[in-house]
Amino acid sequence: MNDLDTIVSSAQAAFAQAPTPAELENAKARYLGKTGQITELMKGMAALSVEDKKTRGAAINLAKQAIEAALNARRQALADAELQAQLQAEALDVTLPGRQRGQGGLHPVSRTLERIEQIFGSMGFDVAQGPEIETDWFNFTALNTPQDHPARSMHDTFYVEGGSAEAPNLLRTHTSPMQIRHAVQHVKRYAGNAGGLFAGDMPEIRVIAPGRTYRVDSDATHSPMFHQCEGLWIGTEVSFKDLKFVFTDFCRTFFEDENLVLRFRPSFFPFTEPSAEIDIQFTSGPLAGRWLEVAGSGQVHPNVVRNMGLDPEKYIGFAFGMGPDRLTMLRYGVNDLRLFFDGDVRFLSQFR
Ligand code: 2NL
Repeated sequence: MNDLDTIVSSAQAAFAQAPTPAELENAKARYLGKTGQITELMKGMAALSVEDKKTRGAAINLAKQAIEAALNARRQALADAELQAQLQAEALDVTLPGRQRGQGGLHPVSRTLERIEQIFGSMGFDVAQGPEIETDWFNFTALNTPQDHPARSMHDTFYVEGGSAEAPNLLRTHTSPMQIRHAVQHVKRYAGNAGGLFAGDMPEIRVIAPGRTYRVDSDATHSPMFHQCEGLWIGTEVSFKDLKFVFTDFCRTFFEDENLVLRFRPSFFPFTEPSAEIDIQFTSGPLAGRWLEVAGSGQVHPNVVRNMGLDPEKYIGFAFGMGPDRLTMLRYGVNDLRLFFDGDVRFLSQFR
């Protein structure tokens, strides 16, 4: 092996061992740089004869070309490896399932309220809205509730600031006050400022009042905050048979059971006379054959009709009150009311 062959194989080995492009360029400098081995050999040619310059020059050039070829091959190899590594690092697994955005849904009780509004809406009922903090008048007195009625006690009703000492404000215990407010507005629109009880003509009052209500009560079937939906139909010829028809139609539509049976059981409420508790019986499903209480109802008490500004000799009607939370439990087979208000997404997401 002559000196040139030694330099070429040493360069090839150095290039092959250079792990990075920077180190490869350093190795190149040792052979082809300003003071590189090949460069130094070329400088040494100045002392040679013309004949020797030719043969030595050609040999050095061949060696230089071999080194440059090895350099370029290694450059290419390193660039290829770098590209390969980059492709691998940035690899996309297009078969992975995409990241999904969590899908929301309506609360089961909201779904029930929407259903109730839809069904009564189709029967011509308006939907009333009103405050959750009420006055003693709208929540109790206007509804013919005696001053000493137990519902008025601190044990049953949440009292809040405001109002007077004898009649403090409170969290509404039912949604009836919304119906009184709605009726008073309705009567005002047609009676004007005449004063006294209205006995003229006006369109019927047909309204439901869904919303949150509050009572001091808490166990598996009672929550301090619960929902109620009341209904009111006032006209000149609205009778108990209309109540039976309307509520039967509602229950059969709501529970999707065409043959569902209703039972009106005599009861008592201060705001209705006569009054009835409404029980239903499914004809199929796990609850079939059992009587289930779903609502209270009755003919609106003359004192309550009067408190709406109407003459009870002319205007009569019926009212009912039901618990959408309980209707939701019956419809979906839920056995603990508190599940609705704990906010546990594992429970709630089942109703999407
Ligand atoms: C029940 C009882 C009832 C009413 C609510 C009512 C409303 C007005 C006038 C007269 Cl504005 N009555 N509401 C009547 C009877 C029963 O609810 O147990 N609800 C779950």
